[in-house]
Amino acid sequence: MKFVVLKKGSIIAVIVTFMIITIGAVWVLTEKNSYPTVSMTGQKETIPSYQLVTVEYSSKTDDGKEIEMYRWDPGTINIEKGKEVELRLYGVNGMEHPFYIEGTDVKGTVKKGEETVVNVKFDEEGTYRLVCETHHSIENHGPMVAHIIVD
Ligand SMILES: [Cu+2]
Repeated sequence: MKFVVLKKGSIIAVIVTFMIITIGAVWVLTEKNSYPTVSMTGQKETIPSYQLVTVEYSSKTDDGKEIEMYRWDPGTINIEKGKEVELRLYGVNGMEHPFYIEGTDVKGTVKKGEETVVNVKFDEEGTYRLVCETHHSIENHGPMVAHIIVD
């Protein structure tokens, strides 16, 4: 007949191991309910996002004439120089807004109910105009121009 002889040290080691596993299991289970506010794992930095929408103002003059204009909302955004950001342009009012950003080769079209995303990076400080080609002046139901301030 064989007996398994456990020394006092072995028993303590087994108890400590069991406790570590238990604490670890509790930690893993409760961790799912927590929301980390700071990432320490060096994950890829996400690109800052700026959202603009196309809006319409309309009214009627005293003599019954319908007047309307289109705008970007917000009309001004601030972007850090040399940092890549994405502009998310969502079409709410107006069927289509072909646009460009002055001083860059960025251009595209915003359509109603769709989001147009362009990535931009400005290496020079200054104020850049986001211009809708269709509604660039009062005569064309604008000015649909947003200002991108880079510094
Ligand atoms: Cu427009």
